[in-house]
Amino acid sequence: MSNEDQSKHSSAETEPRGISRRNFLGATAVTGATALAGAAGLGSAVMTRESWAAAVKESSQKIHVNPGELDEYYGFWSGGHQGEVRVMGVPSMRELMRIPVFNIDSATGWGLTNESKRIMGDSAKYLNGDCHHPHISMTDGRYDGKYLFINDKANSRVARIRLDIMKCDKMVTIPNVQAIHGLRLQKVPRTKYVFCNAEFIIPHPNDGSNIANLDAAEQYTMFNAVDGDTMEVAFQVIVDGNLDNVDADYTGKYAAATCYNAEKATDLGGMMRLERDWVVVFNIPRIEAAIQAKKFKTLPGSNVPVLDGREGSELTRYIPVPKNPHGLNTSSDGKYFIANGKLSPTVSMIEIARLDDLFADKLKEPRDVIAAEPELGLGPLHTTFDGRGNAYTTLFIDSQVVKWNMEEAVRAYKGEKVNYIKQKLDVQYQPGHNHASLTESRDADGKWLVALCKFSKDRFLPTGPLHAENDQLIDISGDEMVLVHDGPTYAEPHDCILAKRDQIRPRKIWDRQDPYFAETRAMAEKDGVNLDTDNKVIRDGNKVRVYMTSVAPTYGITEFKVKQGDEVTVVITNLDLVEDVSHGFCMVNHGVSMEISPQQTSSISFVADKAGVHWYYCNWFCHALHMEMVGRMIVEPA
Ligand code: K7E
Ligand code: CUA
Ligand code: CA
Repeated sequence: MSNEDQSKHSSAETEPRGISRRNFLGATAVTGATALAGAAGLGSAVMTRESWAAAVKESSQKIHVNPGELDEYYGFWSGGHQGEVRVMGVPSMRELMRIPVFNIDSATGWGLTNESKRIMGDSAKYLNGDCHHPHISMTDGRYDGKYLFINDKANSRVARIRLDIMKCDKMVTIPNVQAIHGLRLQKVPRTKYVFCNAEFIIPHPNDGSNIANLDAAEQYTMFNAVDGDTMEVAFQVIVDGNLDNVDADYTGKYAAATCYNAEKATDLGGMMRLERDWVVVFNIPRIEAAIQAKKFKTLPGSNVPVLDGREGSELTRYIPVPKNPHGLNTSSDGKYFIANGKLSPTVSMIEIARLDDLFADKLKEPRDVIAAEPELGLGPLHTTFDGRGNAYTTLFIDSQVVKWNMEEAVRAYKGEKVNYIKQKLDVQYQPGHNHASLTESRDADGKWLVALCKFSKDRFLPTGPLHAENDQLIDISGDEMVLVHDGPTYAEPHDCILAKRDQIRPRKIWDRQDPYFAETRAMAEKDGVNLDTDNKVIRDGNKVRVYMTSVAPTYGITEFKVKQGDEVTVVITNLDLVEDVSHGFCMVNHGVSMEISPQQTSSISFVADKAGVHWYYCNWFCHALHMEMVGRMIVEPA
């Protein structure tokens, strides 16, 4: 079937300049793609041009949020290798806020302030990150709005964001592994564990002692669980092959992860050698029991319990699935783990209810848990759900989102003649993740779907060789998916999550007792300083601590003296009680900048290495006299 046939009704509205732009990655994006089988046919009748135009008009009206009105959904977007999390309003697709996490941020001072450096810990030395998977903490399979967790593939970290203040409050580096990629949360009974996959296979120990003969060295990667409350690593499980994406079930018992490198190869050709890789299923109660029974070891440099989950272990089961699978998604009805084929045009539906039997060795073979393996199209990467029995899968190579019915796919697998494919919608172009509203919870409501397209090509005004990506909003509330919005985004939102706006409960101003700056408060107490009232300079050897308040439009201290070479810490408490009156502090020519929002205390340290007069100013617009909110640091020559 040609692209023209497949796109019939959508091409008229979404591709006014023709569809010749669609094909450029067809054969080259994924090596080996040309060998794949063709896509399954379209199930539903194609709408007439008139009814399609009417549907587009109706859906387009729904995304218009009038000035002064609020969006119905919060969206949290990963910022990819830009390192931050972005907060969006959906369906307007307006960007509401950015939350710096694995990057450095000049506006808020993330990565510069003492509070943020304490949170980043040893990894504060890294100035880059690569986040993929943002997920909201859950209680009983529902978003509880407390935290958002996200991975950093670049420096093997996991971070937690407090959704009441929308700031990162914890960060942990996972030991003994390289590249944390797939990350999903335990859904039931609550998010006790943050499950995260380490992708790359490395030798153990990885200290150079075995590189003369790497073939003889023990090499593996590990599945990890971080305790969502303490953000300490709870356990690690050694696996065969490698690990890509992960998800957890609605019983609290199982997590499953895809592996694309069963070959344990170190190059592209080798990683595609086998016809099948696998999904590995982890039995969480058995892992916990093994830890209780002290059946674990520890690796040098950490005291995290490490368990052996390689083939033959009681803790895991390996289910062969076609070649190089990618996304792993639990259906919102709790029935299936769905592994997305990538190099196979299929997805594999693993029936979660049969996993007990699989672990009790009651099945003839692991693949007896496969409920269906529907053929969907070329390059299936990720699947999302509408809560009405339909699944939506991105087809990277076909540049489409395919809507299909899960139970019909199961019936077709059993031999019944039923076309489970409901619709294929062209998206622009090469989608990675897609994500439907509330899809990772029991509350999946089938309203909106975001397709995160890796390429925008000519959808936007050109910006030089580097193009925006394209996060497209699709109305899935009716029988047909309708594309309603093109959203250009900066590199690279792999994934996003949508929650109802009443599921997120942000504070309006800071609590003076907030743990976020508790250590700074403790330091002030030691110095005999009351942050809420005092403006004081404390000298302690060559360390100088400058404590000041701020009330628009003045700093409590407008001039302080230090000696050249002093290590200066400026601590500012914003006494303003008015919502939205944030102040800033920027010391000119010192690389010093930070945000101080109402009732917040922020602190930043630097060396006063230049003698003379140095102005500081407020860099968050707070008042008609904001320009006049300034002060001077006078540095005596050494
Ligand atoms: Cu880009 Cu979820 Cu990291 Cu797929 S992953 S696309
Ligand atoms: Cu304070 Cu601007
Ligand atoms: Ca493979």
